[in-house]
Amino acid sequence: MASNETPHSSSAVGINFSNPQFICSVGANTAPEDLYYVVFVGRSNAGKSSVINTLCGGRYARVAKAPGRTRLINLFRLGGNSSAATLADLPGYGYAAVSKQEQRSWAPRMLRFLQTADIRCLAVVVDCRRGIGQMDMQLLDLYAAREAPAIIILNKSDKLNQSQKYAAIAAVRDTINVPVFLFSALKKKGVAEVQGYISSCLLAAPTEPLQ
Ligand SMILES: Nc1nc2c(ncn2[C@@H]2O[C@H](COP(=O)(O)OP(=O)(O)OP(=O)(O)O)[C@@H](O)[C@H]2O)c(=O)[nH]1
Ligand SMILES: [Mg+2]
Repeated sequence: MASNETPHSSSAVGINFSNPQFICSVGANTAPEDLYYVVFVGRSNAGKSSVINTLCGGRYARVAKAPGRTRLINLFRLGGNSSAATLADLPGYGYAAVSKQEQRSWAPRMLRFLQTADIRCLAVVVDCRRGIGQMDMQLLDLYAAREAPAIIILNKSDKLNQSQKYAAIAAVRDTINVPVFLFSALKKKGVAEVQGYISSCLLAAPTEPLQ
């Protein structure tokens, strides 16, 4: 279920999401320049890596029960060697058990990536039971300056009944004007809709990077 202005229907999927190629893990470096990105951000344990795996139909990004699994930015190239379209799986924020030093280093490392990467879509993955958080909002605010597309993926929708799903979408719409998709990485719900939207972003003309 998608909310506002989905530019293409799911039948218009133009990017091949299957069999992405793992390129590299990025630590403190800037984003590789010759690629462009769909960047998956969100609270630790929201399901970013699982969403990527479900979109791609396999086990590519590492998933764990314990939060804080993804520590580096992992890059997955879509559509074969000649393509520059890349999914970036970022470490989650808000996980208290990682060391203080690591928590402190998160923001500058991630911000450097977000500010240097040619991002065609920022996908904020949210656990639909928790709703959108302060850090999600801060990232969306920061990113809004780029005037490039952002989406909110309300993941783990398998945990909600129908009325709770509507309430979760309504809560996001009351907070921010960004397309929102109900998704379940576990039950493979919302896959075609998110693929369709991301495809349209990847196929659109690039926007100006942040200065
Ligand atoms: N019920 C349910 N569980 C899910 C879903 N997506 C992910 N999970 C579970 O949530 C936990 C965290 O998933 P990850 O994909 O590792 O989450 P992440 O956001 O990448 O976590 P970090 O890398 O630690 O930031 C795992 O136990 C997943 O199996 C979903 O759609 N439904
Ligand atoms: Mg992860």
